[in-house]
Amino acid sequence: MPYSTDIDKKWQEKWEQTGLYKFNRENADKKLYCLEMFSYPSGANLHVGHWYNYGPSDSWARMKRMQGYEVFQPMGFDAFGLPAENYAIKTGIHPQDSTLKNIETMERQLSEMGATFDWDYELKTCTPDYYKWTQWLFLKLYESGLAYRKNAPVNWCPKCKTVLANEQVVEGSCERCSTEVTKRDLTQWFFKITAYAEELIEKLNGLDWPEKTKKIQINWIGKSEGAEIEFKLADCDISFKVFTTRADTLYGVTYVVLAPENPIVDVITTPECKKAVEEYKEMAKKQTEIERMSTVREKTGVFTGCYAVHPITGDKVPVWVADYVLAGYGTGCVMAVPAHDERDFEFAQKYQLPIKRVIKAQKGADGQLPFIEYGVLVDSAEFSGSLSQDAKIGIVRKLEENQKGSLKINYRLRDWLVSRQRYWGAPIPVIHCEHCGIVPVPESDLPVMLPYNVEFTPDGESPLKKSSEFMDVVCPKCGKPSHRDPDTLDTFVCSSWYYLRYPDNKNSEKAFDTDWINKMLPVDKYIGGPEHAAMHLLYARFITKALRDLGYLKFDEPFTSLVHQGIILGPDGNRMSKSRGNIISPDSYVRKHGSDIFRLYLMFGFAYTDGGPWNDDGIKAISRFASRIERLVEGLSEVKKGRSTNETGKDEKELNYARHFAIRGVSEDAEKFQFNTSISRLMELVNTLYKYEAETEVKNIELYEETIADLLRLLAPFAPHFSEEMWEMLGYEYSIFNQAWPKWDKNALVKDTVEIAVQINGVVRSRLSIPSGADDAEVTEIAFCDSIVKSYTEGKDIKKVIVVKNRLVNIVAK
Ligand code: ANZ
Ligand code: ZN
Repeated sequence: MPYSTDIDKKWQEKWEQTGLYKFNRENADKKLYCLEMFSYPSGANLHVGHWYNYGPSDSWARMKRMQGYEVFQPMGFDAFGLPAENYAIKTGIHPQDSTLKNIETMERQLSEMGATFDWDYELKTCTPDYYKWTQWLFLKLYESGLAYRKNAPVNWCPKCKTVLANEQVVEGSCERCSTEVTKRDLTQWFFKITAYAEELIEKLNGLDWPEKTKKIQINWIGKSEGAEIEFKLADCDISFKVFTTRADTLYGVTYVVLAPENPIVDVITTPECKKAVEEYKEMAKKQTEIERMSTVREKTGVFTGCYAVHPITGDKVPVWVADYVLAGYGTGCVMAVPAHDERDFEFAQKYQLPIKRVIKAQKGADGQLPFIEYGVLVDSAEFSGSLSQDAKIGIVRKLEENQKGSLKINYRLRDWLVSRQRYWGAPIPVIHCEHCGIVPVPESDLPVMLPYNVEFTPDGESPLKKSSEFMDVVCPKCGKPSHRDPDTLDTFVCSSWYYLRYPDNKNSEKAFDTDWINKMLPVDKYIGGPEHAAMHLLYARFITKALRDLGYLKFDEPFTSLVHQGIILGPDGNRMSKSRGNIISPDSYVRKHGSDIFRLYLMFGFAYTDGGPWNDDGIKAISRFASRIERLVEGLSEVKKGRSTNETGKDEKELNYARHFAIRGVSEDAEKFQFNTSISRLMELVNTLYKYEAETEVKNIELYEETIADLLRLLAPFAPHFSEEMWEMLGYEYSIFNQAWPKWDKNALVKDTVEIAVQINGVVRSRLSIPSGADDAEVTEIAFCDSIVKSYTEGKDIKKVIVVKNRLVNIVAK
């Protein structure tokens, strides 16, 4: 029967019945944890993009299974969060109802894809049996000081009416709705990810991750080595520190600048300057951080009326307020060196502040101002003549003697803001008591249930605040009436630890059993989109390290090896989305050709890590490829009736070579997620089988049959249903996935070759390796393909070619 969706069904049922891909806990010592990032239950039907995410990685997992690993491949749903809530606001359907319904649909569709997910280990982050442990995680971090509350200016989206993490602000706008983000002061919960800044950079070294992703994380953490230098005010006892990466320019400081939000601004501003400074602070509030850091925006600022004393020269320098200095970075104060910093230069020109050069180029002309490179110091007392690199250290040493400075490392990374004024998330397990302050909910009272009946349309307040059923509790410490924290946790908290829950998803006593998880983790292969480079992947690494330090885990990193799949774009070149109307549904292709043809095509037509715009030009060719294999399988019994031999002649060598060449090619390429070239190797092997079948009269049947069996074994991960069917047709035992992955034989890959010399007009110009026994025409052809030979003969008349078998080609060209 030709391959069709009936065959898909048949094998999906059989796999299900026989528990083919149930994870066997007894074999945990051979475990391979293969994890695809879980999905948002978005409501849309699975589109080509989902297939592209989950199909090929499933093929990889199937290959590993055949290679002898006990593959653990779970699937679940990242089910809390804004998309579901926004959908609910739009349609009026409660997010719990819509989410659970969407999950059901997706479970079915994912199963129809034929992926080997072990659904026994499924999890949904929005169900109490999961978020109970998300809340537990919060409490553990709180107990250890890694979760804390502070009043902070936060990013606020006026449209979504919620606080956003820095990572959710894209070029000054809300990641979800593109509305311009403003600032608000709120008391918020934070996770102290900054405590791990150094380790988060350091441990990237040992990870098999794309270099680009490591770079993104390194930049996001933003390590900066410099110094803190103290400046005292001229007329009072107040002093403040600046952070600088260029202590070598200290003698060129002509003013200092404070961020408008810096609290000492109010203390030091003189009465005459008060009004202007106040106005300036108001104005600065409206700017986004991105605008303030922009190098092209015109610099603005005001004088405080106050002067500071240079820590070495004792010169008085004016203190200014300007919004190009950010409150949240370093110390929120900068020593300005207009001769050597672009922003300071522009500012000094505008406000006519002095510019003093202290660095010149090491070689040649001095270089124009602002001169921002390293060089040789001038006008810098005893440091004149030193190199910047040396003076950076030397000057800080000198300051250290008077306790006026020290080396300092800064990180751009901010602590992770985790509270959200939204409904659809895990409630923060904390009680606020008038008498006792913040009281964590006792572990035995978890989960803090998210109530169903709540008005969730946002109005700037946390929706849970309106539910007295939720809010009113007695304080677990003093027993007096108190109330719950009305905020919910960022969904990135849910996804920061889910990979730890999968292997122990039914544990009702603990988040996970430490011994078991230490056996099952780290994840060996993690597959997901590159858009998660900065947020999810950094948060997950942080949580793993925090739990390790709390004694719950024995490993440092959650994901040993990471692969990013590319994106399949709509034919219009845009990312597929419902709103663009460019979604390609896999359904019609699957119905017409069967799911394996569709999967094979996705793997053959695109480079997995690149993706690209959708087109279906090649799908027919893939369908023909499968039919050709089917004909080989069907024809085998006929071939077996023919004359046979045990000999290994030239044709057999060629066939065996093609077979082992394919085994090696597929094994090596598929391991690296290069599926398109893997499938090319299979196509070549099919061609060689056809040639042997048609042209070799007396066949080595055993070799022929073995080669077809290997072809099917190699094909099985990429076309699982089809290969099972072919395997069965040949009368072999179920299942092909219990077969061992073929190994290649090095000896079969050595072709008998000889080296010959090529003479051109009597001079040896090149040496070539040719198949031994090649005839004169073959040798001549190979010789003229050689680039050296080409360069001597191109455009010339070939007068004569003489071949001396297995030794020499002589070409006469004029
Ligand atoms: C003096 C100086 C002289 C600087 C010079 C640069 C060049 P990174 O690498 O990003 O850490 N800076 C320090 N704190 C700042 C803040 N809160 N807002 C804006 N700018 C700030 O950059 C550190 C440099 O950025 C510091 O070194 C400081 O300017 C500035 F020729 O100090 B520099
Ligand atoms: Zn109390």
